Amino acid sequence: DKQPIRRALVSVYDKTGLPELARALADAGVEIVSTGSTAATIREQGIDVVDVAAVTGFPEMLDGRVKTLHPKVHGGILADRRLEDHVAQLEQHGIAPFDLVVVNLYPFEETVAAGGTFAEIIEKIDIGGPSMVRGAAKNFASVAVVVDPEDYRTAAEAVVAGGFSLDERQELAAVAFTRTAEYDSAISDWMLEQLQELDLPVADAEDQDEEDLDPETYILDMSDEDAESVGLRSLRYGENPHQRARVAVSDEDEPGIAGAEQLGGKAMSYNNYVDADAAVRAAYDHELPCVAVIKHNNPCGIAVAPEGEDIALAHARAHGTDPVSAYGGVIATNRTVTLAMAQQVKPVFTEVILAPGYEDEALELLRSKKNLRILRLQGAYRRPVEVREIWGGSLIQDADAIDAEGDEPGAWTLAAGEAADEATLVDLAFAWRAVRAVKSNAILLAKDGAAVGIGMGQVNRLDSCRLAVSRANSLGEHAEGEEAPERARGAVAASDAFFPFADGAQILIDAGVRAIVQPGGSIRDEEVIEACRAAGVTLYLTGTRHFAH
Ligand code: 93A
Repeated sequence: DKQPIRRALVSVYDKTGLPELARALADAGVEIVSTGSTAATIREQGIDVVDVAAVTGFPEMLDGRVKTLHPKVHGGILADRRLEDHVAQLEQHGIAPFDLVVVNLYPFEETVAAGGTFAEIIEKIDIGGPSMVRGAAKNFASVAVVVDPEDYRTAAEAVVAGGFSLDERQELAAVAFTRTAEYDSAISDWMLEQLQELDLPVADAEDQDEEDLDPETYILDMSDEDAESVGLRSLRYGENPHQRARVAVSDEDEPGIAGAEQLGGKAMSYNNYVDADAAVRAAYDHELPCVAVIKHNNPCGIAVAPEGEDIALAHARAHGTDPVSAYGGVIATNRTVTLAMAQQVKPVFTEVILAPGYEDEALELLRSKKNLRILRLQGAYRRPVEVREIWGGSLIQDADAIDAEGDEPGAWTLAAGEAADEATLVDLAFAWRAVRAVKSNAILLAKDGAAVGIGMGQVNRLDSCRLAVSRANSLGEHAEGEEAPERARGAVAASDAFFPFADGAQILIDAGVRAIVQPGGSIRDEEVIEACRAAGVTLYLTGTRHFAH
């Protein structure tokens, strides 16, 4: 698919390698057309060259500012040889096509760096050069373009070997556009600097600000107007009222939570966004209809309902995990909010509700709560990477997801007790998916598709176990004056990472937990297994862990 080179336009400021290139082209029978001093250099080598002026019928004029800016040149560069009409027009106007354009530009950057005068620098703004380069690059279907003396040798070899393939021409085009982009951006930077020195108003405030502002805080330092123009939204404040904050939507086509459509309520706050993300991630981790209620980045309730059941059932269960903490929570579900669910949500003070959809009547009812922020989600939850700032840099990792082999009960290893029956296994699978939403150290007790006790964020797993059990046994719904139900008894448990000692598992066993799922992998696994075996408690090992710090 190579296209032979018959006619080349060569106009180079930097004459490095030019004699060798011209020699190779001439030897390959290529007709060379050149500008002033480029032509002179070639001619000195005793190589035939046609002056651009002879092609255009115009002399170079205005001190060289107009040399190649002519249809006889640009027609020959821009004609698409695949189009009969283009070829016919060339013929009609007596224009010969170019197969190769070799250009390097006036040394603008070098002249600035060398401290040239204003007038010298202005004169080094190349106009004709970039025009030829961009024309040839655009028309890579018909023309090869070379902008770097470093590439002359391979270009000469290609010419001798019969020309460039389409792919090669496209690669050269990409290099060429990169060069003109750099070149123009150097000019624009310099121009802006000149304005500043003159104390003139700066046309492009955006670029200007980025230069002047502290790279660490410029996103917050920009004016609201500038921020908006680059797609940043200002928040009232950050995690605390003395912190400034903004939100950026990464991709308009994938709004996620940052750009989710808001159907009602006040503006989202920084903390609302943080909790909303945790809530949606928690709810979307489940294939069954699921509702998660989040407070301070942790679930205070999470539950599923059987497929086909009203999502209100999952909400009632999730609310029941910890009805006290659900006050002021953020609710997310992976199903359309029904009227029944909206009726349950209405009496509970809630900051935000997020769902892929809302039944009309549900939305109407929720909108009657003026402060409730109602967000509609699109597509699947996706966060390809997680970035966290640390002193001196940032940490970037693949986002954790429920997609490891060990996340499927079929891949679990039964380490103690009897194999779980179908219903228990479903609860264990739910607990395993749900515990991932809990900050480490995380222990989650579940019963009938709902979390009944969550121990989160403790500095040792033993305390998380204690917390999960005590919350299970104190927060269940009960009439006034009556004891709270002992919900740990008969529940299943999931641990986000292994038990380093048997003591945590023992707390769960003593509280009446029937079955436990955990990654395993501790050097004391055998002690944990023995504790379960002795108590007749089923223990599964997943081999996968889901820390969330
Ligand atoms: O002054 S220009 O902007 N106007 C033009 O028409 C033009 N054509 C080529 N600069 C122009 N050039 C540039 O001249 C090329 O980019 C190259 O850098 C230089 C080569 O000129 P010479 O062959 O006279 O050294």
